[in-house]
Amino acid sequence: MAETVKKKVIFSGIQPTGVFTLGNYLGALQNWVKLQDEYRCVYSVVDLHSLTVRQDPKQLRANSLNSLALLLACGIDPEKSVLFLQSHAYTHTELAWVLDCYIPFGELSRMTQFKDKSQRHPENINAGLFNYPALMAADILAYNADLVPVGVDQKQHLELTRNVAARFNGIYGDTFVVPEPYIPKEGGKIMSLADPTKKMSKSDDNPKAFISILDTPETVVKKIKSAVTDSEAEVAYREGKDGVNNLLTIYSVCSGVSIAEAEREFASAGYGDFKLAVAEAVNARLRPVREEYARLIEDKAYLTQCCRQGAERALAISSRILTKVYKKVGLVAK
Ligand code: ATP
Ligand code: LTN
Repeated sequence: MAETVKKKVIFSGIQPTGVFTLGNYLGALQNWVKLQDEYRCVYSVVDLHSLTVRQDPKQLRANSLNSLALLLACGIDPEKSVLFLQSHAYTHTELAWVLDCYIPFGELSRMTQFKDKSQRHPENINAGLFNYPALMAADILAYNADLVPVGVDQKQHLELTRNVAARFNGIYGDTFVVPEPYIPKEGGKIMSLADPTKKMSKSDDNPKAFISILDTPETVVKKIKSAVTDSEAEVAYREGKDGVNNLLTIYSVCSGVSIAEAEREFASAGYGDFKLAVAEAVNARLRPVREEYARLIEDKAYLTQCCRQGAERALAISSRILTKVYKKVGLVAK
């Protein structure tokens, strides 16, 4: 009898907190697209996670649908992958509550994203922000995902997910798959153009700090021209040259050449010419995404139908796992 090889499962999520940045695209989304053929992929617009920071309701609703359209425009195929809004699958919050009861307070306190976001929003350090990693763990474990493609900033949350999965398995016997992070070697962390010691983030208050994937070609040129570099006028990847290192990484990932090749290409170039070449490479990469997005965002009926179909498929998988967990911890079956 021919043995059917079960495809491994991938889960990843992105918050609808604004238009996705070049960092999101190079660090995460382009991998999401590549992985679709080889794996069973489940991708979610994690709208509930966004509530940890105060959102304008109208804006959040618009951003959530726009995010779905952006994912489709980047190349996520809703027939191949499960694509849905997190709040459409009740299983995530229910499983998060159970997991919360198996994560020590001290472990949550060590999360650097919590510390960073608390510093950025000192007026609103809420319990959701603190418990954020439990919901993220639930997202992943509710699908028994084997691999989680994320940028390097999420490594710590993945470690916590692995810990809680192993802890739960230790107590109740094999229940969850302990997932592995899948982090790209290059592009895993694209830095802010305004402060290259900080990661590029779509919710940065300074719009010059990030390139959004829907920025016009002219805006991309302007933003890259104003990117912070240094006074050495040497295009080389070296410690202490954070701004140039970041631009070299962007150039390398967008145009598919290695950093060493890029260094050689620009050995005798000034920063002005180098920056123009980086902007061109970025624009060439983003052009097809922008065009596809412009087409999709007009088709609201299609987007709504994608959401519905995605939620149905997500629930079919995750409700089975939630039922199993409820049973293991001793809740009475309905
Ligand atoms: P926010 O600004 O709202 O915190 P964000 O821009 O950091 O959002 P997320 O929605 O938190 O983006 O992340 C989506 C995915 O993009 C994650 O896998 C994350 O690791 C990746 N990612 C985010 N920023 C970068 C970056 N600067 N470089 C590489 N990958 C990134
Ligand atoms: N925490 C992630 C977004 C996220 C996620 C997930 C990523 C929420 N749930 C599950 C991978 C798997 C972030 O801030 N980038």
